[in-house]
Amino acid sequence: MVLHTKIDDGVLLITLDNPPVNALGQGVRAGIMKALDSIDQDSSILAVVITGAGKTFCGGADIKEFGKPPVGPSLPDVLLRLENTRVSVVAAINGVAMGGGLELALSCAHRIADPRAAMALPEVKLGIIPGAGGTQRLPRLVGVKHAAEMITSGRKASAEEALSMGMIDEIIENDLVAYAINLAKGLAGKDRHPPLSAIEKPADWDVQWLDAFEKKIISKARGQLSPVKALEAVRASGEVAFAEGLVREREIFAECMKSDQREGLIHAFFAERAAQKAPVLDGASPREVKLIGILGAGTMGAGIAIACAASGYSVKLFDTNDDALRAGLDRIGKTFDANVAKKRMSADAARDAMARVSPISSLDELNDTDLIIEAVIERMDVKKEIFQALEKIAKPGAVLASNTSYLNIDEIAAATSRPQDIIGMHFFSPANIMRLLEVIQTKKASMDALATAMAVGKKLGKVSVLAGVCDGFIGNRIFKKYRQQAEYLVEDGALPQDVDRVMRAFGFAMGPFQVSDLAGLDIGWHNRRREDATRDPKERYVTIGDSLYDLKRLGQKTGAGWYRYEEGVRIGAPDPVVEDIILAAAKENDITRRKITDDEIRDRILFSMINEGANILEDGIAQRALDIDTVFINGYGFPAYRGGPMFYADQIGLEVVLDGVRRFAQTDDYAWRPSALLVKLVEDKKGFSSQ
Ligand code: 3H9
Repeated sequence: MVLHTKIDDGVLLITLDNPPVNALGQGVRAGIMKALDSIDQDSSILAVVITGAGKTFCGGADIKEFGKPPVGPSLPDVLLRLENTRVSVVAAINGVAMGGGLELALSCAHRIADPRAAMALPEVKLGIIPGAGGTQRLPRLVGVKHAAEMITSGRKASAEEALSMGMIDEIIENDLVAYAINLAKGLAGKDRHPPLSAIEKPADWDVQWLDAFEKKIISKARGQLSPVKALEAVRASGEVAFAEGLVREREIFAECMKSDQREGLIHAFFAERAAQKAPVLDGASPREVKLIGILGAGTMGAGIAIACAASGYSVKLFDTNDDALRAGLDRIGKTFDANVAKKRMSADAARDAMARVSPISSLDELNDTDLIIEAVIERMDVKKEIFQALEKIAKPGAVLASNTSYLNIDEIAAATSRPQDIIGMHFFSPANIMRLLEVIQTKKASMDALATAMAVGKKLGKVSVLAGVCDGFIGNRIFKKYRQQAEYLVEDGALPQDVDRVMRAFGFAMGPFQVSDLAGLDIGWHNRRREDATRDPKERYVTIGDSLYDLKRLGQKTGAGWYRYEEGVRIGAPDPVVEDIILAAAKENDITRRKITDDEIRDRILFSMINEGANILEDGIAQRALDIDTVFINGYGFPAYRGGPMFYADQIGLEVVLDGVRRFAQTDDYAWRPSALLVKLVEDKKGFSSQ
């Protein structure tokens, strides 16, 4: 049963009941249609209430149906019928109303909501646009400006915001459905409210505003088509009559549905959810975590503390250095204050979160914590010493996690007597903002310890991905290949601004050299020094980054790096000094610089990532290709509409990637060793989606 109906004193109550999110699959659509038929047939029905079972009102169209042949009734038809039904319909929005779920509510005459409800038309995030009248009804209800902003961003509005916009009529604190039924009873027999389709056009219709807004959207979308297409549909709400607007919306919806971007974004949606359910952890039970100990109050430790405290965990923060501890607490306090100023958090929530952070001056005080996250300097000797101390202090069953980005956690675990409790939790900086968390599976880790870290990640609102132990885990190991190719390309003939431009055009928010300037060139320099002892002499080494470091060009923080920065400006300008360094490096290495096409830049960078992704799959560092995609979309700015590097590879064809790898190998057969898995998949005519 995906929907229930009940008649109570002339009011037909329709309850969507299609777990997990009451999506509007074929059965639900047919069920609503049948209920609407009953209204026509049964004159004792005087009003209708629609609500959702459980904590969700409706998650929208059933995304799993996308790409399959449509089976009627279609949602637009159901909603047209609903909007024109003979009696008043009240939507009792008991939880989130997303996409088609909000469109359903917009087709009702009245909307009331629980205070915890939220509303969005998030279709653009899936590469499509609202396709059941949302682009025509919402602007007529809340005005074109609010609607354009909501629809092109896909963001959620809280019940309170929805009320202030006029999207809902009332917020009901208790017993929403009972209130809705009473409201409906009061409406019974009265003239029904005219539907939104009866409004000629949005009250605040403003073409100049829309033109300016469109420019902003195009630049923000970075190649993603759906926000721009969604605005085109919103424009129809003021340009043509309602019925014609629906036709336009439908055409644009169908066009988006056919696009590669839709496939990429839907893949990203399901990959993100699948990644958090690692099959090896099936049946493992997370241990209870209430109190978290954090070692190290630097940028990383403080960021982790902010994330934990804001999500309701109590935190004990330790640092060997009192000044560092004070500075860390200060940073945490300032971040909460800034969140309040930016209205990301209420003042009460910020005060409560801050109160959950307790500074401690002795490691022994970590003895009652359920999870300890170590975020100190990246040195094996220091970390081993810390974990040897922690194994004695931590209570039995406590999970001990290292936030290392590179170090071999198996080696750390082996130095202790409780390796089953020792795992990695690799946060990305700033840890309170970045969504990605790599949970690192050490050889002897217990499944429960890993499941605990995944559960904590979920509560922190992170996207957690399970990865094995190797230098750089999934993300940094692949990212290293990306960076390497970027530097090889620069030595071979491109300039940093060329490489950055091409990668931005591909959809990255920033190119690799902009990222390096933002993060600081010292990070790369320290990594290279760490690798000096083990670097294979056959590996090509580019010295340009070292030369810039020697000149104290550390990026934005010193006003110069790969680019030069004018005072107060965050966008770098190309610098002739850098070009001179590049030319000198090429000369020194006997490289005759040549013109490098944009296609070569893009392919060398992406194919090197894909080839390494295949190696990572083969080594078992990532369990599935979708885990790699999830890491890159959520941690490295890979455009979600490309679906991640492995999905992109499947889309362009693995034989194209392998041909490229072999072609590039003609000039550097060390960097371009085709992955055995890639070769095998091409031979077997399979894609990474099979992995
Ligand atoms: C649309 O409506 C188009 C219309 O305009 C026009 C049509 C003509 N369908 O996220 P969670 C699954 S487009 C199918 O972990 P939460 C999800 O895969 C749609 N399945 O839960 C997961 O499955 P599993 C516009 C869906 O509580 C499970 O539900 N709507 C759908 O953290 C739990 O998901 C959206 O874009 C769906 N629509 O968050 C809403 N939604 O357990 C997308 C979820 O097997 N959904 N599932 O892994 C969301 O944003 C969140 O899921 C939601 C709940 C906020 C609803």
